[in-house]
Amino acid sequence: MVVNIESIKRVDNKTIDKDYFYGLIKENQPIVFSQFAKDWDAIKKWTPEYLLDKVGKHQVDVDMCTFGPMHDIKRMEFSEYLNKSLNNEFKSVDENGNKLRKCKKPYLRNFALFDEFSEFKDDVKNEVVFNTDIHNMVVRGAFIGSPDSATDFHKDTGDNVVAVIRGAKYVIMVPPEDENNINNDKLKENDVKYNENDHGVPIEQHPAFSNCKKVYTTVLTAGESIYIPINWVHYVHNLEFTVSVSCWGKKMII
Ligand SMILES: O=C(O)CCC(=O)C(=O)O
Repeated sequence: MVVNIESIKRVDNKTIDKDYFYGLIKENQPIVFSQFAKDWDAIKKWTPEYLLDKVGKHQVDVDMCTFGPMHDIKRMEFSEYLNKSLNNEFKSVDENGNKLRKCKKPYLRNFALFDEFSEFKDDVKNEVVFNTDIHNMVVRGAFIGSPDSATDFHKDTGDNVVAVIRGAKYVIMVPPEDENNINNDKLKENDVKYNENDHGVPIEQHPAFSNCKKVYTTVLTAGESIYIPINWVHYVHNLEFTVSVSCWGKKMII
C-alpha cells in the first residue's frame, strides 16, 4: 500500500509578524520557517574550525546508539568526535558487512553547549518563541552528527523548535492520531531510504506506515527551522555532517 505523504508547510516570510507566527503555531501543525534562523550569528560563526577552537579539548558524552537497556554513552574529546563525524569515520556496516541502521551511528545528541560555554548563548534564538516563565523550563541542546546519523522515531515532552545551523536534515513526522498506527517491528526491519544512494525502503512504500492516514516530510537546510508540536512522532536523518539546535518548552508566547 502506498503511504500518503504530505510536505510540511513552509513559510518564507523574511520578517515574521508575531501575530502571524503565533497564529500558525496555534494550529498545532508542523511548520518550517525557512528564514527564521538565517541571520543568527551561529550561521556565520559555527564553522567546524570555530567549534574545535572553542570546545575541542572538552570531554563530551557521545551516544553510541546501541539502544540497549541503557544508551551506550562513550566519553571522548570533542575534537575526536567532531573530526570523526566530519570525515564520516564512524562505521556504518556491521561485522558481516550489513548496513547498520542510521539511528545506530554514534551521535552527539542534546549537547549542553550553552550551559557549558557561555559564548555560544546568544548565537541562536529559537527560545524566543517560548514563554520564559519559571514554570516553563525552556531547554536548548546542540545536535552534531555525521552523514547518515539519525534520531529514531520518538515524541518529545514539550513543543520543539529545531534550527539547522550547518548541513541538512530529512525529517519525517506522524501526527498524534496516527501514532498507534505505526508498525514498530517493520521499522526495526528496514531503515527509511532517503534517495537512490541510500539504503532501506522509501517512505512512500515503507510498510511501517501503511496504516497511517498521512505522514509528513521535509528537508531542512542551514538557516531553516521546524516547529514540532508536542506529541507529534518524529524521525530525523542527517543527510550530511549537520549541526542543529533543538529548543523545547511547554508554553509558547501566545
Ligand atoms: O536532530 C536530531 O537528530 C533530533 C532532533 C529531535 O528529534 C528533537 O529535538 O526532539
